Amino acid sequence: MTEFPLTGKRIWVAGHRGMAGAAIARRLASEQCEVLTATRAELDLLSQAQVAAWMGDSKIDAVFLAAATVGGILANSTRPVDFLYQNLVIETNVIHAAWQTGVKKLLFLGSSCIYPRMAEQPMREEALLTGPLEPTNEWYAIAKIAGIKLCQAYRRQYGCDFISAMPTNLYGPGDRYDAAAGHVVAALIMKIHTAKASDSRTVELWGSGRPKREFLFTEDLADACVFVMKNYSGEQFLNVGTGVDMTILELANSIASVIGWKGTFTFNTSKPDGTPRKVMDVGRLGALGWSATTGFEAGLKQAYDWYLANVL
Ligand code: GFB
Repeated sequence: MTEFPLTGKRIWVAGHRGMAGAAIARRLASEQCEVLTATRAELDLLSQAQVAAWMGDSKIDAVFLAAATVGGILANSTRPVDFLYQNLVIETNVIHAAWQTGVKKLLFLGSSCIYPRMAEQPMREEALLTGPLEPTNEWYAIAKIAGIKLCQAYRRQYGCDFISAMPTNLYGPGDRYDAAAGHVVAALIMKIHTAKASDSRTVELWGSGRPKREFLFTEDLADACVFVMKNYSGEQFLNVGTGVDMTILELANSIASVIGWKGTFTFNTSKPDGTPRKVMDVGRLGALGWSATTGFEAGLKQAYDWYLANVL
């Protein structure tokens, strides 16, 4: 039984221009609900007054809070203020105004980087705050942990139905194709496509190529978000992933095969590896009845097609 049907509801996707938010907005098109969005020019999420006024006027039933300052390992480690301050302010403004304006349900999106650097693998939700964080993204992680705690606090003190989901590393349409600031999948699609186009035989990978990561396709993430919005209510946040990981070198080889480039990878060990391994335990969400369905190669192909059609 659906706990929180979306039919007829007014639903705000905060961050609808980002990769995750855009996928959620696409997924909501197949629900009988009204999707609300606001561009940055219409609503500055860093302004508490603007957020309170806009939410006060909009009669919102539910919020997907996908707005965030995001980026890859280098952006995270070189722009600590942006990742800590902006994310804290956005989530505080939206969550507080959601309480003030009587929003019935809110889903906050975090990140798998909330877990300790050396968390036992696969990472269970219980690993939160059991050890030191990975230094390359601790600013982002602290902000996302604060977001989880805000949802739990408003639930405890005011009875708000605010929940949180922690996605693993994402990839897909709408990713930020920026070789310096992007996440690894987008950065490698760009680098390998460029190598193919220029007949280059080598591509540089940052770090050792040995860290292991888990990758979730955006459309699967969006489907999971709609599923938990409808079917889950609780203080405990939920991991969202595939439960399967691979090394960065294996990832690079898969992308090379989808793009059709043959060559060799070099390793720039002056760039950070980050956490040695990050794979989610997705048992909690699985027990509720959701699992990812997009095969990795099929997802990569869609991400590459989107890059060819929209970025080049
Ligand atoms: O996706 P990514 O930037 O961040 O990098 P994290 C993943 C791994 O890929 C690291 C390696 O070990 C990188 O060293 N890598 C190899 C590259 N070549 C490249 C490249 O050209 N670009 C990039 N970006 N990486 C992120 C956090 O950590 O995890 C985010 O920074 C977020 O905030 C996300 O939380 C889930 O996976 O290390």
